[in-house]
Amino acid sequence: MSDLFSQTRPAKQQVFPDVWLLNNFVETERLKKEILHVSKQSPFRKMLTPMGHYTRVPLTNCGNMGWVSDLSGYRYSPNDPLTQKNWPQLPEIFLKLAKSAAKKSGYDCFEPNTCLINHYKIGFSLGAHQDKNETDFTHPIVSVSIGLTATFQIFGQTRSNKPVEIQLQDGDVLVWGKSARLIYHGVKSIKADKLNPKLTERFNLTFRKTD
Ligand code: MD3
Ligand code: FE
Repeated sequence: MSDLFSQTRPAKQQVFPDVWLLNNFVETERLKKEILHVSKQSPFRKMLTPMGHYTRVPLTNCGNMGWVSDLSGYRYSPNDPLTQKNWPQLPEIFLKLAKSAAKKSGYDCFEPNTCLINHYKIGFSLGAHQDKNETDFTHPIVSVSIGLTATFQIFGQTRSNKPVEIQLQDGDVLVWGKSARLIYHGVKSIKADKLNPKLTERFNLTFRKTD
């Protein structure tokens, strides 16, 4: 059958220059157990931003470093400001997943040391932004979608471009690097799943390497 009419997406697809979508790459049940384990040590919380607002989306981290924000700015910190302890360890299955997704997308030596976990509910969104708090932009970013489907927007090099929109479903993995590393991106308001009304949340993991 012609691909135009087929329902299935290819296992691996370049959705924008240097942005790879790995469709249904991972079984997410075990990932959710690990998220619960991490969040018992470092709970999800909204972070105060330099503008004096709180992030809409609660987040936590695991790994040697974690992304943090307060009135003085955005940065990576080895300690959780809430518990004043180190962030929980990166679970082994997280590390294996991120490395294998990176390898499939042409990055043979990706060694992430931090994972940011965002927790979305219906109606939550993330405005267009760049990820530029890391130290070395030659490393890719690997992101894993869990739960409710999200419409992800890729604006490109400026936020005024008309975005390319892609659907990210449970188990999908995106790998970004090179010319795509500093592009503007965002997440549209999360919608309920009519066929699965008990599903009310989405988690997103982003794996990075930073100092
Ligand atoms: C494209 N999170 O935490 S992950 C973020 O679904 C973030 O929670 C979104 O954007 C989410 O910063 C999307 C995918 C992602 C992450 C980093 C990128 C896409 C990126 C950096 C450059 C370009
Ligand atoms: Fe981002």
